[in-house]
Amino acid sequence: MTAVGLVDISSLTARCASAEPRHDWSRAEIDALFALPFNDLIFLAQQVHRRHFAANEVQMSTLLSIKTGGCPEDCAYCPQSASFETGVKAEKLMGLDETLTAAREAKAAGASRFCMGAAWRSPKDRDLDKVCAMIAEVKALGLETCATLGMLSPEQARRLGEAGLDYYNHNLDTSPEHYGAIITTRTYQDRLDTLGNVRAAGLKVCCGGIVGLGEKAEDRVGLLHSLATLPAHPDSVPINMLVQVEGTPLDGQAPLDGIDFVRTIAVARIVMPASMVRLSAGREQMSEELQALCFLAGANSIFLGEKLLTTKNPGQDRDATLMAKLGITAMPHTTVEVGGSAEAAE
Ligand code: SAM
Ligand code: DTB
Ligand code: SF4
Repeated sequence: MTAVGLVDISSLTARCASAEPRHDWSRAEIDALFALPFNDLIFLAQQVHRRHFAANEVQMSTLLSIKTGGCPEDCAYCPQSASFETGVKAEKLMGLDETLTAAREAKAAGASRFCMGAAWRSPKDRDLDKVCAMIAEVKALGLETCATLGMLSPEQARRLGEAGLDYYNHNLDTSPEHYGAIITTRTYQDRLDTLGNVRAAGLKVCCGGIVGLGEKAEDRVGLLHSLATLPAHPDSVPINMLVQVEGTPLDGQAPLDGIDFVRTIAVARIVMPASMVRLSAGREQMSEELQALCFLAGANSIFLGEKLLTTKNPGQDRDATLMAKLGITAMPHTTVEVGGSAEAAE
């Protein structure tokens, strides 16, 4: 028996390659997946990926900061926190017309998903009215909608759903143990409560994390364990690589090793097999080869465009070149919904 700790690797990999999504992952099992020889890990992640998704499709998403800067939270990675001097100015909520112009441009550039982000602790009711109007009109353009606006009450989540919101993004960010070293203004439980409110409102949950924060390997295990043992797997799991921004407490952090990043993507794919795994922040700093490994490991969504919320992203030309080299095509909007079915890969 090949075993890491108490886990029998052969039976674990056999179960991963054939079983239905599981919600009873132990930390030891997730740790054992991380510890697999790289080739075995990637092979397993590919098998799982191909059972649920078309092998060579990636969803093209876009991101718009509808309310930038001045955030009262103190997330140590974030250039938008009012606690740090980063040069990001606090702005007002964007108007409907400007938002719709950006959404039309995103669609014309080939995006099927439009995510709107606001640097709030939680939305005020009068702001929520305006965001609901944006969501309804973006959705009417035929785009999948996602929003990330901070903590939500049950009623706010319900209103967003009524407006036509498909997904709500709210990340756990890191393990419960490391969380307090990164954010002090809202708790892990606050985040779990918002996720519960989002789920109860019938919205799809987009929940992932950020790595390269100076966390230990066991914190990446803890993050994926927290995500994979939620009452339901998040429909979508963004994995962000820290983008270091001058003025934030995490600037100057030793960058996470690229292979460890790919392992994080692969384990996310294996433990949440039917979820979209989104290669989110950090691509600007990644080589083409590293991004290719992320797709091989099961990542199947990227953000298009020159900018994320406030930081740089590879522009359209570089991404078009990379996708052509890899033979990756944009996931059609209609199949974006079918991650749970094996037919998507056939
Ligand atoms: N303000 C909202 C909230 O945090 O609930 C939503 C926007 S926030 C920018 C969404 C996520 O972006 C964070 O949870 C974090 O994972 C990621 N993020 C923020 N700053 C980042 C950075 N510098 N590098 C990588 N990811 C980052
Ligand atoms: C997520 O997990 N990553 C995106 C999206 N959700 C909103 C945001 C990345 C932000 C990167 C830092 C910035 O550009 O300000
Ligand atoms: Fe605010 Fe979100 Fe940035 Fe945290 S990550 S400081 S909540 S904008």
